[in-house]
Amino acid sequence: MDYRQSAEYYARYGVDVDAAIERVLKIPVSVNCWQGDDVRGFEDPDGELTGGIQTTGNYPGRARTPEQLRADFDVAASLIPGKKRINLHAIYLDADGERVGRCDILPKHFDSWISWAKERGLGIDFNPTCFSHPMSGSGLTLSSPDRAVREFWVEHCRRSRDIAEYIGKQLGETVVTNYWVPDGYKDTPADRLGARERLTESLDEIFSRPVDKKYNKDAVEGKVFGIGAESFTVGSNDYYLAYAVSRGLLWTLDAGHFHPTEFISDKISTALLFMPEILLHVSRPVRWDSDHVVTFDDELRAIACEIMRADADGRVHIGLDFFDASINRVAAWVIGTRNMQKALLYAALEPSKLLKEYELSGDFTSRLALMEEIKTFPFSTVWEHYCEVSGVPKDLGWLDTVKAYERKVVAER
Ligand code: RNT
Ligand code: ZN
Repeated sequence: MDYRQSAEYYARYGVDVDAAIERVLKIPVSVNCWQGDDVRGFEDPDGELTGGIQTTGNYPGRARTPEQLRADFDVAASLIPGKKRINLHAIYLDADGERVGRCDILPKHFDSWISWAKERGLGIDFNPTCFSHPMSGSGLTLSSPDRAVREFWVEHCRRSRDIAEYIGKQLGETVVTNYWVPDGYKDTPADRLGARERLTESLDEIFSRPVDKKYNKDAVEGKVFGIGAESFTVGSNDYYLAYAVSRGLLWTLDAGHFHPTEFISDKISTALLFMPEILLHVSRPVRWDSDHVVTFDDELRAIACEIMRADADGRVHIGLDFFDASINRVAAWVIGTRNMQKALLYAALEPSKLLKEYELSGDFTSRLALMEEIKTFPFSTVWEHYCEVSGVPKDLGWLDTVKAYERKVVAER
């Protein structure tokens, strides 16, 4: 079946394929820079990753400088269809080899990223980095009982927020800044309330400074547990849901941050009813919050369908959050991001009007029957066309480019 025939096939179910493609082409996917170097950053590329998150694997050739990371990203981006953004962490500063502390970072340390992004028409998102640092060694940052530790991280987050606003102004578009702190206890806490009170106080201090929401929007991310913080997470999911709603912030839903039988696809509609915008960290937890490369699985499609069914393309910021050090890192970027794009297209092609009609009339038989049929609709031809109009390879041919780049550049590092 060619593209036209596929379009006719979908049209029988009330789906306008050309319109679906136009729609998806406008949805940005924020690609996490940290897949490119195992979350190390450039403060100290040999430093340890802490905070209860982990990259496993030792695939050779990870990027160790901003130039290398950008070159790698350029290759990946040339193989991924659709609109892309880059999601930076504060540790990805470009300080010309100079050592700059977390509380000394300045907007100028991100100027090279800004001009690079401008040239490519990429948006930027941002994150303070509250881990992999001696001051987070106790496992506590913004909720630490030690005032000096709290103040240190408040200052780092404030600076990060200023940098994000500066980036937004330079690019002339909004940056979404995500706050995640690793704070928790290995063992049963004696004072949960106190820790959460301290976190609240610190966050309120960070967000007390007025910021132009045209250029920066703040999002807060909770989780269940991290390695070394198995018994208690200060910023749990319900904590941040309440905090985001009460402070008018975005809530970040990371696919790996809930109990294994919970899915963020089910939570998007709830969040959309009580807050104007949310941020997603699309990830793939395997047995734990393992941050595997995103695959085209049921949950990924369900996440995309929930966004599209709710017509929430403009309210849900899509960020990716995975880091796999056991495979070619450029390929990991391409696989994960192509899958996100693929899921969005798949969702835009869902005959959702018909499905909703069946549901409302109580015809659950037809709803199930159609949902199952959709799985074998001629999706692949539409996907190929989507890649073609985006000017990227429509098939596995992209892997040749990655392999050639590996031989020529990555393997030589
Ligand atoms: C950690 C959070 C957080 C990080 C990144 C690096 O569990 O998911 O979003 O993965 O900020
Ligand atoms: Zn995350």
